[in-house]
Amino acid sequence: ASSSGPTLKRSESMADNMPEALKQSRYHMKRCFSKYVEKGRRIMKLQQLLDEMETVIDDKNERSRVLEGVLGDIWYSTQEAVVNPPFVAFAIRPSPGFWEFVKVNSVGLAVDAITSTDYLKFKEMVFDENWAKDEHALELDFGAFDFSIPHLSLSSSIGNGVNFVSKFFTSKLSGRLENAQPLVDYLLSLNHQGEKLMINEALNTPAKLQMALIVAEVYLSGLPKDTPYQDFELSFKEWGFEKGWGDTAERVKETMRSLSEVLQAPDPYNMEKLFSRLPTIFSVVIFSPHGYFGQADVLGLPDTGGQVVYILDQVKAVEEELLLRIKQQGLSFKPQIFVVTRLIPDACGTKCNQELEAINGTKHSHIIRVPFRTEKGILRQWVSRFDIYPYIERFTQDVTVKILDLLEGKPDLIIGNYTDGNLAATLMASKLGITQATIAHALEKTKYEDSDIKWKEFDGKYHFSCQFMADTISMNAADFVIASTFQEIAGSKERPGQYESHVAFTMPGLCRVVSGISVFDPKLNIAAPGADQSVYFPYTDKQNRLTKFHPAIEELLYSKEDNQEHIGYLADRKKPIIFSMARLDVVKNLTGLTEWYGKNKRLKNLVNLVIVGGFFDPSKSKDREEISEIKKMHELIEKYQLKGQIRWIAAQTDRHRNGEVYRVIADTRGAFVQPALYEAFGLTVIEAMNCGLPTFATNQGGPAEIIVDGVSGFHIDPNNGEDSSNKIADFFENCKVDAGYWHKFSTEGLKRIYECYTWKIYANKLLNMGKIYSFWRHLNKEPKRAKQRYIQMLYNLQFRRLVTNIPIPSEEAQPPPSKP
Ligand code: UDP
Ligand code: LCN
Repeated sequence: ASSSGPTLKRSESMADNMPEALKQSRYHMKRCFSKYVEKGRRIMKLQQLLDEMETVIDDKNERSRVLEGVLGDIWYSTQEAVVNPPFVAFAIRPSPGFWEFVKVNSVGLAVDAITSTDYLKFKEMVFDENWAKDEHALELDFGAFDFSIPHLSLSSSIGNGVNFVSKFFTSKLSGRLENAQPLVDYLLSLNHQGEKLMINEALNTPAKLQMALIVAEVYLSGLPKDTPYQDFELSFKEWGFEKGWGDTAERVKETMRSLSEVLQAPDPYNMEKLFSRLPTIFSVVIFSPHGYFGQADVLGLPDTGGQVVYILDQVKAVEEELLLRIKQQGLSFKPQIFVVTRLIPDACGTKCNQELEAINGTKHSHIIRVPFRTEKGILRQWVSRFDIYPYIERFTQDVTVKILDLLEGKPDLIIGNYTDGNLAATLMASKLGITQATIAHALEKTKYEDSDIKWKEFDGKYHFSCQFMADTISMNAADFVIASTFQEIAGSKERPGQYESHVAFTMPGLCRVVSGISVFDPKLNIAAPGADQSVYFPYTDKQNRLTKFHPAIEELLYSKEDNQEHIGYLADRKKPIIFSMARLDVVKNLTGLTEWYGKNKRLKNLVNLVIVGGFFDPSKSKDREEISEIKKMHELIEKYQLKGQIRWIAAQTDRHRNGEVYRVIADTRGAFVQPALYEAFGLTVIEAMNCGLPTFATNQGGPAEIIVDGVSGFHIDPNNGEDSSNKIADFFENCKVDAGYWHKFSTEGLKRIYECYTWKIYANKLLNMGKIYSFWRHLNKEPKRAKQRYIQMLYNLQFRRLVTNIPIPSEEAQPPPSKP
């Protein structure tokens, strides 16, 4: 292949183009590669590759010339290189989801394309040569079970699995009427606690069903549209129809029409419509074992943040949607949603020791708490999410018994959250044979660099061996996966996605995952959450403003004295406020923001800084990261002499009041800043935007997708504090000159939210997925069963053994964490 243009053609692989490109800069490249191999075996990231190239080609122009063409394309899309003299292997990622691996001999610059498995082995050589060379090292290959399952092929379709699956149904059912038999069988199986729905045995073939539908439609055309189903229920039953088609003649007719269309000549539109109407989901179990899961006084406690907010809002939205759909189906069942979490006897003043709690704002949904049991009895205290794996199996067994009892039957859908919840969901769904969804509010693997290959270094503290194994198990067991953003699945141009990082990875000494999950798997879907709009509404919505909180918020922001709830003060009240709120974790980078502010005189002159997070006495925390962040905050305030310009407020647990805080900040014509080193989604970003507060948020992770930079808010680079703080300062300078500037970003932020980030949109998508993937499961029974067997073996032989490495705390050793 020749390299005439500066960019690679899609049809040509890197390995095809690389030899010629290396030849053209042979002199420089030979020196460059000698430099790379000089230090022996190691892993290099892109920046290192570029830095070391710089020491070899010190002339800047010459360097740009070398990196202008194909070589630049290769280098800049390299995620990582592994040096194993005389070879250097490159992991190249030309675009999201697409990877290529090549091995270059530093002596003669010969290039070979290698497989991902060979690349993983090459990487293992750096850490554990014996393992890398062991022919019988454990390899996991989930892809081997997927040969019969169709996959997407376009990057642009990633995260839209539902759409692909309904097209696939369409083609599967097309051609001859008999091809619709699986659909008929599926309809025949529908029931609610034994009560038949949709059709009965009288209509057990596509031909009989088709005829009956024609007769029914003619009959319905003669009725007034709003005739209730009960009025014609008896004749319908004689023809073979059961309840569930609709509440009125009109709705029944529409549903029947969709099915008739599908039987005549299926198309994805009618297919999706039909499934969205099927009465298949009435009860849902949602797992979220770790942390403090409660409705009051829990936010900001260690491991307790957005996941809790997400689930409570999700339940409200899903229940509302279920109520609506059940009514429209002409049924009178009550939907039941159970959020299952652990019961913590030492609940530190929260309600986390209460077994059953009704969920506010819902009619039929509850939190159920089940304690963690061990041979030593019930675990009384909070445990970190990193140490939670020893309890999950028994917990799930206890939960299953309880749920079957409460529901007097099986639930219709099980949803897991985060690694522990997803594992519990997997165990329960596999036992009961129920459709399962997983949600990963964050997959921990991408947060810690090289945490897979260096797992042994991390394991004592974080137990990633358990976590990554559990994640791999549950993403494979799940019928569908709910992601919040595209980047969560397949990342961005620069950074691989969270799921993408599980495509192929290795943990030397433990297992080599040659195929963990594919980002092109049609089970992956995006459904972004929203923010509760009764809590987070625009600052302009005067009638609804919670003025009763104003005196307290005034005190919180502006009083002069330090106390338990706040330290620091704002000397100049006239300045707008930049505001941030998060758990005081390292990744949240609140200390980073404080430092940028401290260093940027211009910004300090323009605005005050208000931070909500953690609390002030490090000796009261038992969370490793939180302790170091608390100390760092104190040091920064001292170092940059920030008293008078900063207000640091302890974690706030009242979301109604927090909503009003965002709005009061908007009243000062301030902004919200979310500076995280990495953010999976970022609920605070959409909360702020819902309140009409212009928002600056990290370009690493979900917020990069929520905000369109320079349109509905701004992206900031957490790794470049100077640029970021200047970008914020520029904004406030512009606002000084033109007051309309602030309003423009406030309005555009809101517009973005209403178009893409509401719970209504979410609930609709979620239920449609639940319905479509239940049929998908039904169609793919055999491969599903094979995979399940493989997963069970892995769980039994590998996961259970790993879990025994995590110590179970004794009660005395673990004082309960303090409350902020
Ligand atoms: N939050 C809060 N008080 C605090 C810190 C956070 O109420 O002191 C809330 C915040 O409003 C948001 C959630 O906790 O609803 C944090 O979610 P996010 O997605 O931003 O981060 P996470 O904590 O889940 O990583
Ligand atoms: C956990 C996180 O870390 C956040 O990024 C998300 O917004 C939150 O959960 C809700 O999904």
